[in-house]
Amino acid sequence: MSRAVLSLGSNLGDRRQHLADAVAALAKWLPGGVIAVSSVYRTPPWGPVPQDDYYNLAMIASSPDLDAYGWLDLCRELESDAGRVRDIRWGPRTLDADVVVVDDVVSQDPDLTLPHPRAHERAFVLLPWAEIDPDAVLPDRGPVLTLLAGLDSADISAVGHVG
Ligand code: PH2
Ligand code: MG
Ligand code: MG
Repeated sequence: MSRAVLSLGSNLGDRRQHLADAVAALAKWLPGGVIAVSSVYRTPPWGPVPQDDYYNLAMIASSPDLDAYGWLDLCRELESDAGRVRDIRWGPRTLDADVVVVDDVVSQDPDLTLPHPRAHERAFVLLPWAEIDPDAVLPDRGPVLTLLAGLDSADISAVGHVG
């Protein structure tokens, strides 16, 4: 059995609907495998590209047969189902689905670095994750709540749930 934490984000089109569609697709692909879904959070855009606010959520899912690359494939499938066009790095997108952690796997593979290489510095990843698993620990980095205490999350607000 493998357990993954996924971070979903959208800032193009109907942001909440893109997140809802992705959660629904995962629930269909992994019967009984969606363990927890956080609230939806409105978050200021992180990074060098000026763009609209994101809606972000975190989810915990499990599967009897996926390894880390299987989770990555699922995330890519979700993104292409949302019509994601890969253009500007860190630019606006209908759906970004990132694998944050898979069990306690630590990997430096450039195709799939685990834990996600920037998760520890992103409140829009850690805050939703802490909501659904306050005891979570980011391998090699420490407790999620401790990491969050060092980040600015003042401009992040919960805006309800998907569905
Ligand atoms: N994703 C990005 C770039 N910047 N900012 C927020 N707040 N949330 C995101 O999901 C996000 C971002 C590219 O993956
Ligand atoms: Mg991302
Ligand atoms: Mg991504």
